[in-house]
Amino acid sequence: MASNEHDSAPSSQSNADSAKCPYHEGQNRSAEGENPYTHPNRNGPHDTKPNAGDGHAKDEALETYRADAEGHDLRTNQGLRIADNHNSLKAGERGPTLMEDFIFREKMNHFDNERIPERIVHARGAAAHGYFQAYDNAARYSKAGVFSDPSKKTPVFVRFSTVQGSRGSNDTVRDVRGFATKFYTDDGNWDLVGNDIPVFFIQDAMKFPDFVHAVKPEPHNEIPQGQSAHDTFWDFVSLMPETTHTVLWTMSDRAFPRHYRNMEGFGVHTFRLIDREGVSRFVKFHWKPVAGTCSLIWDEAQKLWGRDPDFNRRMMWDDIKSGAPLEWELGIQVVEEKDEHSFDFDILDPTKLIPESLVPVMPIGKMVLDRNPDNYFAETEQVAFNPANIVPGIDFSNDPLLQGRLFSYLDTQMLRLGGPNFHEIPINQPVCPFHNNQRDAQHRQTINTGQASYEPNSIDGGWPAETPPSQDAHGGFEPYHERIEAHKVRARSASFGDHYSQATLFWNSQTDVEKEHIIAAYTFELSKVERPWIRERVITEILPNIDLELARRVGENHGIETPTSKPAPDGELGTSQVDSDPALSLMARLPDSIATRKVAILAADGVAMEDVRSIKEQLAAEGAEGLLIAPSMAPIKAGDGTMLSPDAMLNGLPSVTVDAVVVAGGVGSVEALSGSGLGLYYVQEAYKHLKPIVAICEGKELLAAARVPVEEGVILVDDVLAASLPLRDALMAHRVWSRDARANQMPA
Ligand code: HDE
Repeated sequence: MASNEHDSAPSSQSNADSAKCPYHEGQNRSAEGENPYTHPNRNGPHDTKPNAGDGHAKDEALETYRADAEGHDLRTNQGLRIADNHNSLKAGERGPTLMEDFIFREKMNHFDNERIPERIVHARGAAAHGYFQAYDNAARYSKAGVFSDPSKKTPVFVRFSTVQGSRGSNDTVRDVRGFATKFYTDDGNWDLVGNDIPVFFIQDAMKFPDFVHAVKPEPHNEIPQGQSAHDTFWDFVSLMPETTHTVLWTMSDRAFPRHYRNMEGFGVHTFRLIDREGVSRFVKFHWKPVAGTCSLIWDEAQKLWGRDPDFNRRMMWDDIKSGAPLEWELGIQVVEEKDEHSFDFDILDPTKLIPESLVPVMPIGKMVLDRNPDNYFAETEQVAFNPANIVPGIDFSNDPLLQGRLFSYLDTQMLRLGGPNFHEIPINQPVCPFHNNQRDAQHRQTINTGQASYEPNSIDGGWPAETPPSQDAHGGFEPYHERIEAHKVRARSASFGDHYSQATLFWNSQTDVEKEHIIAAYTFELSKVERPWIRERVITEILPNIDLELARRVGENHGIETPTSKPAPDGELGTSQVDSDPALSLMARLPDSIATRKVAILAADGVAMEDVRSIKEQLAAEGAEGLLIAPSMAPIKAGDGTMLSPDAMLNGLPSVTVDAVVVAGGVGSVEALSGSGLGLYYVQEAYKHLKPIVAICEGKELLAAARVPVEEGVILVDDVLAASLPLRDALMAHRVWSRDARANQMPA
């Protein structure tokens, strides 16, 4: 580890020489003038190298802390070489262990304390490094350095998470996903701590502990894990109508994205952007996935809990490792201050989105995630995001949920990361230098030199000194000068009273298939609710306010009669300037390429070699992957005698882990697969989950044996080359939606 060099007090000498008070010198310094923070060519957290703008600044800073054990002796934490790492020190070979054994005690003591509290929400996560690059239109709206130069790459670290489950829960649960981005800008860290759903359950931070207590596993038995399908969740949300809009999103397929790369991200709250002239505009942040949006099917997502609980994090890891980065465009919806009140809803209400058909999303930059962390704990677990981390050019709005968050994150991280010095943990350090008079406390790493740890001072030259605000990003932070004149009240604005109009908007914007999935989701979730009055309250008092037909269908499945008109008062029903908005459907941005898609090629001894080779080639040409799946891991002997090594076994990489299935030809191969329960189940399950299925020549006999109907998306070809286009088209549509209504007839 390189030592941290620190600036010495720059003007102590000149102090002695002149009668000028260095405190006042510091005060008079202009933002553009000599800055004691910037000292080129120094390493360490406080004096970093100048950021070359190639996106590597954070990687280089982390290098200081990387430890590679290759070629090194095993030593204690005190540097002592260890001669025997297998046996504790005993009084005789069969005698008791001696207290004296400091090597044993050090090792065990460290192990005993290896865990830290998991995050109270968003405990399960996976992260990646990358960079953000602004487009040339971004600087117009914000003076933030991250937007100033289109040639510059700002390093980022992004953590995706589920909310409800503990750290060891499953990836594909029905839940909101966290989408937290730390931009390591030259002017400090900017954290955009968002979700994959653009709205939130509650309007005021005061209700957050209640909401989280309700959704988390129930307190008496800690059941269920990673799910909202239980009494306390539905009890709370049915008593709090403001939750309806976000609950509806979580009942849609958005709640289990196929891949993080297929997920949208949202800043949720309305923020402010401040331009060089000091003009403030309201803004909503969006992450639009370059790979388009798509999700799993609920039955598939559930099966993945057991088949591959790490499904999302594994895909991200593997893709990045194989050189297929994850990409998003950052988009903004801009609302001029004068237009703040021109919507049917309050833009400070976090249960509302701004429909894209009213305010289009303007792309202002691109983010690429292309490097996996070196160490899960050091980076992904110890990273601390905080919506309060902003930089000049970005500011908060008065959204009462955001305002509450500004307190919560630092507060919880104090416990989770063990004290106020967690900003010194390498992953949390900014890439720019930082000096202040905060001192001491648990695990302090920095060795602050100088005598004055206060400001103003005349002992250490007045340093570190304040920086006046400036027109560019490098000035000191000043909050937007919003004029506020108000009574102190504990109240909710009447403009937050509409609880249903946007839920109705979301419902109206879904395709028929998506609506069916939402009906199935409410039906399923409520079936897990034990108390009948809670089920009844959801079905008769909440759902009809979204849509009478939605309520009727869910009611029918629960044997509960529903009202024929909306029961909520007009104020709660609200009004919407638009009836539907295509951007709210997952289908609006389906992937436009098949890159990184995974296709199983089912084969056994006797498989037609040409089929396997050709399909693999066809897929590889488009950046997709064909995986040879066989009954066992033993090499397969193809029809032409070639020996092929399987990529996986039928139950090792089951159909839920792939996007499509190809049954290769070859009499012996197809006979073997047809005689195997796993072979039959593979294609049945793929059919049930609406996946494209291709059968080449004899391959169609496996489909017949499995009773897979021949219909759209079940592609039969006699020549492997004829499979290419239809398979590609079907993969582009993600799933064979026309099969949705019949899929449940398949007993898989
Ligand atoms: Fe969070 N949230 N949250 N949240 N949140 C946390 O901070 C909180 C909210 C979000 O990958 C915690 O360090 C309050 C909205 C993400 O490390 C905690 C309120 C949005 C992550 C906390 C909200 C989020 C968190 C838990 C309502 C989307 C994971 C551990 C007032 C815009 C970040 C931690 C990561 C984490 C508080 C609501 C996103 C307890 C009080 C809305 C992505 O501080």
